[in-house]
Amino acid sequence: MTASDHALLIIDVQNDFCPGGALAVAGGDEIVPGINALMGEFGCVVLTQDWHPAGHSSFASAHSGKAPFETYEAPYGTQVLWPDHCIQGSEGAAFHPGLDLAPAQCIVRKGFNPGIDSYSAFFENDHKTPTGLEGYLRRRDIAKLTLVGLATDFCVAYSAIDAAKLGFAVDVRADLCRAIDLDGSLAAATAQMRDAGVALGGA
Ligand code: VGL
Ligand code: ZN
Repeated sequence: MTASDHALLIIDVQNDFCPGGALAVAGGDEIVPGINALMGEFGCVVLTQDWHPAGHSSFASAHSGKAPFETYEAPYGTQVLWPDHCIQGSEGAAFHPGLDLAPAQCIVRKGFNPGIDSYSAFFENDHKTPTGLEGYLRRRDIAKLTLVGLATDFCVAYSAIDAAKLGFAVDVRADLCRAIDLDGSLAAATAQMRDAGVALGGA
């Protein structure tokens, strides 16, 4: 079952994206036991961690007159504005306490540049600045990726689409993801993942 060229990429299973958190995703905590059970099937396990400095440009609180879930025109394109979340070193930025961290071989932090958000595990939202994950996976001879985590329609979808564009074979286990679903964002992200050649399984 374990293939050495197949990695499990676990996106942002952090307190702030779980019920009670600053940017809670409905049912975000429900996926933790299933993700823990899956880790043993992969020779490579990678976690991502949303990791913003206080006052990050993706926070509505950093833009006068803006409320969470409105947008602003960033230099790199339209950016959704979020409640303050996943602030570096905070309890909200910590992984869900039930997530098994021991099998994780690499933890990629993203969103630490004050002026750019980073949904994808591979590139910041300018679609240019790399996180370094591509190099890590290539040096480990990884060809296939299975994605799980939060949120389906933002960080999971952006990561899956970038991975497919980079030439990895990608599948998303939809049963081990949960969505924010802002103004139809889940349907749009699902269509974009399909168009990019991402396999959607586990539904
Ligand atoms: C995410 C919004 C802002 C995510 C992160 O993990 O999907 N969404 N930051
Ligand atoms: Zn964020």
